[in-house]
Amino acid sequence: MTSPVLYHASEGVATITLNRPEVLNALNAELLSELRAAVERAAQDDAVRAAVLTGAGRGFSSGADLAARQTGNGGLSDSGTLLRERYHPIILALRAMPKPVITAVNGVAAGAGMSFALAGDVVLAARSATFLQAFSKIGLVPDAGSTYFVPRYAGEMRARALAILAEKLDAEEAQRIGLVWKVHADDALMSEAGKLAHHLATMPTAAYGMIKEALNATFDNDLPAQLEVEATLQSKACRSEDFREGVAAFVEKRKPQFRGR
Ligand code: T3D
Repeated sequence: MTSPVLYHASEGVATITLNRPEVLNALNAELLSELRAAVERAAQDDAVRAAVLTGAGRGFSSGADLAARQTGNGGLSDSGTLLRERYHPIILALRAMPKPVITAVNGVAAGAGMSFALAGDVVLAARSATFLQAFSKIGLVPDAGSTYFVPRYAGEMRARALAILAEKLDAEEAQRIGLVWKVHADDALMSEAGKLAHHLATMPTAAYGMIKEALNATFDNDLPAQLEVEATLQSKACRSEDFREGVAAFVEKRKPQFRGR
């Protein structure tokens, strides 16, 4: 049987591919379990310094597998339990991963598939990709982080309209409203994502991890608290090997050789 998630690590970059193309990478129990393992593996492997999450075929992910929903869903019928047990650990692990995560949205990202797309640190999209808060079409509410990411990136008005109207957004509109960092031609998306990931894998990984930590905390804090988060992290960063190398390379007018620590 083909694996529903492919994992490939090379030259500091882990590429994780959702691999149920016949259903646009709909999320069933096996895929979610393997995706969680893949994300944890990328997080724990020190040789991996950047990760790319993408989908096989013409979709990124069509969200929860609705056929599985009808056939028992691996023993879980309550959506809340399903989300807590299978989705939340993945979203949280992507956000906490102490290295950059690029989501390369190659096609439709619907429902929780859109939430996974937005959980990336840098969201790239193919020109033909689309984004859909599909939940209300089937009588559900946005989940897996959509009510967290969409209002923060695109603003509350857009989050409300997107969730209630469930209108498909094309990649350029998604970029215009702040849900996507860059749009690439369809046939260039994976090479651009790979190029960026390989570049990031040569950069100060530990600092990237701390940048994520600071930004993960920002909307829970007032200004004094966030200044303190920055100062605490900067104390760590200024003791890193990469900071010493960065300063030395600047003074010596040469390219820094960061080791990620
Ligand atoms: O309880 C819980 O599970 C809680 C968690 C909820 C999280 C959620 O994500 S809820 C939202 C679930 N997702 C959706 O509602 C989206 C359903 N899919 C669609 O609306 C459309 O498929 C798309 C807009 C994503 C794409 O449309 P299109 O026209 O490009 O493709 P298609 O023809 O609809 O789909 C292609 C195939 O994939 C098709 O199978 P077939 O006919 O070729 O055998 C279709 O049935 C299958 N497919 C698409 N989405 C899903 C799916 N199969 C299972 N689950 C899906 N979500």
